[in-house]
Amino acid sequence: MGLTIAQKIIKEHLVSGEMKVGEEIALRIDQTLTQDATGTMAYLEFEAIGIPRVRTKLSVAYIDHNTLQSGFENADDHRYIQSVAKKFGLRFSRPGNGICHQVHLERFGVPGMTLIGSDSHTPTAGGIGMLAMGAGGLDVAVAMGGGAYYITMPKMFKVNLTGKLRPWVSAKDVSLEILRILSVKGGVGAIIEWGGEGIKTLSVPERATITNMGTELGATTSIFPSDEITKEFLEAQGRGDAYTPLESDPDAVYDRIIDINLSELKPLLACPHSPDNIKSAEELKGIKVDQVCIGSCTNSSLRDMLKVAAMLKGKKIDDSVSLSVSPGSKQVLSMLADCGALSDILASGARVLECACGPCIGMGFSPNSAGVSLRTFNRNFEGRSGTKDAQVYLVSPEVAVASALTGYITDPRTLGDYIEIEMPESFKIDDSAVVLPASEEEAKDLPILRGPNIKPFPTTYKLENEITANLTLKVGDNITTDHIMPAGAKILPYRSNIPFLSKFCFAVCDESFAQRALEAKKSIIVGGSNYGQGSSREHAALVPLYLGVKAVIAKSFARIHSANLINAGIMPLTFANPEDYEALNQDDTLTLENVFEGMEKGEITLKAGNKEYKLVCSYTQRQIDILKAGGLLAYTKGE
Ligand code: MIC
Ligand code: SF4
Repeated sequence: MGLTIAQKIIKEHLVSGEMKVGEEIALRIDQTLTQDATGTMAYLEFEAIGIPRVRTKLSVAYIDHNTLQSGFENADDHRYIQSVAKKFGLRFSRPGNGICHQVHLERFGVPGMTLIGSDSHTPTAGGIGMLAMGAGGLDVAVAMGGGAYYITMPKMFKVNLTGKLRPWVSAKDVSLEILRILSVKGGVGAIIEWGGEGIKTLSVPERATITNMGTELGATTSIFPSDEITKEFLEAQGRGDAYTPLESDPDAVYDRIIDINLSELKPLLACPHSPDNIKSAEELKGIKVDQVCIGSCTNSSLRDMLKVAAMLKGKKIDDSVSLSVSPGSKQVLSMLADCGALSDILASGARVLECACGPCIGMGFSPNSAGVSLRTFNRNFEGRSGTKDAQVYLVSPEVAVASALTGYITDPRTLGDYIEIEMPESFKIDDSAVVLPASEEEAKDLPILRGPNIKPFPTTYKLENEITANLTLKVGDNITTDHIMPAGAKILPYRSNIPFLSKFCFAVCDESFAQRALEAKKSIIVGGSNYGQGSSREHAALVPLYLGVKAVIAKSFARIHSANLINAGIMPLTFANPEDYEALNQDDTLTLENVFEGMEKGEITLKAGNKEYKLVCSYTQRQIDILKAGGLLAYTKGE
């Protein structure tokens, strides 16, 4: 039987386990990346593991999320990460060098290799045929130390593309279309391979837009073949030697095949507050727009920016609209400046922001009260923009510019003739904002620079065989890690200070939760399906750990969050009978009985009052040992 692209890479990197869907497999990891919002914690964990030098082929520490440095906290974190990178053998991408995924694609990604990153959009590198996955910081720390990365062997989905995108329709619309088809849960447990004749019409940055947003499907990752188009891109980046061709076997078997005809797609938008709430620009036209943001790791490539500049050239944005443009990397910004496109953007009335995540993670540029904001980003969860009642729509750069020009949601096809852009033959190579590590010899004497906001890893507890705890919070379906541990300019500077962060845990759903959990000392949370979707932030597990959460019982879990819970020593459990969700109420006292035996059997009894419910889990022996030890850190250190 032939193999899919992902199966080929998995086979080559398999450390243990069988490549059978649903089985746990361990993979050798070639490259890792971190960003600063998850990086500080990941490096504290790496330090705690106690390995003096990274053992990967390449590890990069990016600074792109907390670049405001509005107080000493972020600056201290950045200085800490830089000192750690120098000492432990990582490259350090300075603030201003760009968004981790964009820079990694341009400068470091290699087809056929494995990459894990402490950021859920790491699959962006699937655009050049890497097997790239988002992971919790602790998993990345272990991989940096040469340890394997454990996942459940995914199903294989294939999306066959035919046809060619019509004028004003773009890769973002392909992402939104697949979200319409599959929903935010539709990719859970699967790797999505993109193929078919249609992919020959898509450049690497367009492919990367698609693999980037595969994260919103809940997929383990998304991947394109590595072909002539990949080769051209790598050559244009001066990295032709990184190229290897990679395709699936003709007789590869897929669990699901989806066909999309590119020629039939229209400009689409994801409406508030979920990336799969899709409508067409035609349907939504006429809605008044207050703000438009262009950028993020989804749509900030040179190609996207040149298109934006060409559409804005010689025009003025509507007086009532505020427009921001954040190029994805220093390479993009500098090339825009050199060719004059930056002036076209500025002359239109746009604000050019730093090459960073910026508004995407609520780092400034929050919309006005109840404001309508169109964003070329990948997430429109409630409150993520920093304005609780904002209405955020996810759009392509084309819809973004068309709407900024008119002040209303506008179908770009009504703008007239399509503007073709020409891509330069080669990119401008300047890696001067990437600081190289010290040699092993020099590294020995180098200090690690810490600041007062960097607090220790929370205390972990060995698992108890019987757990009695309060049901301190009951939430519904599709709870995101942005609900569990919000981000934004006010809170993000405290990513290395779990006690401070804990005050904001679940604040979007219930501001009194944190206090209640602290008072209860031991808590259990009950959730609906797809609990923990979205960001990879392990803080959404570490903060509950700090607050005394012992287990989360849900109808189903998102992959990275479930792994983060186990890594933190918190049990993710699912209802054997999803209707039992209805029977449990906030403030109930719950008892989990015979936990150790139950974990082995895959079935645990929950008592609430005089009623009993059946919960299920399918932990591997390794996961049971991690949970018993009180989390991955204690397990790795053999405590
Ligand atoms: C996000 O887009 O939500 C983030 C911020 O990049 C996160 C990481 C984080 O919370 O630090 C992600 O996607 O994993
Ligand atoms: Fe940054 Fe937004 Fe991409 Fe997350 S989704 S890495 S916040 S640009």
